[in-house]
Amino acid sequence: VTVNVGVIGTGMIGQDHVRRLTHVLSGARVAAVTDMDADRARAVADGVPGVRVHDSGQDLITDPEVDAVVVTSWGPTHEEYVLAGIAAGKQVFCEKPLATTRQACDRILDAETAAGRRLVSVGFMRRYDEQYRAMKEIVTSGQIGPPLLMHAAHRNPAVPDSFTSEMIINDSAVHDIDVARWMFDQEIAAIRVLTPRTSSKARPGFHDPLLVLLEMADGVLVDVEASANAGFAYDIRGEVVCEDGTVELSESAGVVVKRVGTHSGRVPANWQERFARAFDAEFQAWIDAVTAGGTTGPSAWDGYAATVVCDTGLAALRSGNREPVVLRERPALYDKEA
Ligand code: NAD
Ligand code: ISE
Repeated sequence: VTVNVGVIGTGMIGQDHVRRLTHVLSGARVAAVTDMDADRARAVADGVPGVRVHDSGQDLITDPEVDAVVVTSWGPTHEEYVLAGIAAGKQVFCEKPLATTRQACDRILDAETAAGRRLVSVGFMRRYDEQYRAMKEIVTSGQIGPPLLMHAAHRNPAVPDSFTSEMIINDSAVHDIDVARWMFDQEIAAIRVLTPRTSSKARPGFHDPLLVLLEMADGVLVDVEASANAGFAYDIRGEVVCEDGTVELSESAGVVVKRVGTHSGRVPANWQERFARAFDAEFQAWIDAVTAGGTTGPSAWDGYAATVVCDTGLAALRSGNREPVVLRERPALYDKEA
């Protein structure tokens, strides 16, 4: 069986997902694409045999030849396409964020709950990274005791001019927020954002780096150093401190070189390099689940919670205070894994 996937948004990550669906994974093909920039959609389609190019996302979703939908357009457009996918009864994989406001996420939860079955998966690919998975396994096994703290760093080498301080929270740290909820199997109760001295590499008026402090419901604390202009590389760090030991992401997935007086390894250049295998694993799992008639991975509830924590984080950045995170009651549809 081959899942015919339609891709909405053929920008940077959309093209990467088209490549992976076409050349890397099994059980799926890209059957249709669309982009607000029609030339871009056509250029991407040129490299994919038998693909249809649609004028709009809505046309793509209702195309009877499209079994399932991947949403990789700009964040503010996700809500419209996720809702249309649910209305069409098709499985939807939506890149993060699920939607950019709490209200938009609420509407998605309401629609999926009314449909009565899980149709939405959100692209928090770190859950599929081998190192994060090994870390979670150790933490949940209890072998190093109950967790107390997590230290994390999310250092981007550089960002485009359109990037703002707020985006350090809702575009970058949103991944760390999802990791914290997943790692400790609980919600985030409060958030605080501290602003260290700003890097001279940042534009005027930009707070960079930020120190984001997450308070988990049971009191575990997570600190995330998040920066947009770290300059040297894409550096992702994480360490969980438990009562009887610690577990941390290793420095490099590749080889370590030792020579006279030095010990070195590769630091990834960007998120594509650091998380390439996580994206592959995430998509293969989703294709397999769609083939079996369902979905898997982070749910619309996970997307909702991450957006609410980010919104609260923006309020905390403005106020300088600890801001409590207020979530709606979780619908029963999300009580179990999909
Ligand atoms: P991009 O700007 O390179 O591409 C977005 C594309 O969407 C553009 O081609 C644009 O023309 C198109 N588009 C915009 N509005 C549209 C609409 N209404 N209908 C159809 N097409 C539309 O951006 P990107 O970096 O590829 O990011 C896309 C999404 O993927 C964002 O939500 C981003 O947060 C997410 N993303 C996730 C990760 C990750 O690590 N999981 C990494 C990068 C981007
Ligand atoms: C980008 O959109 C991503 O999602 C990457 O994973 C993240 O590291 C980067 O900061 C974002 O801009």
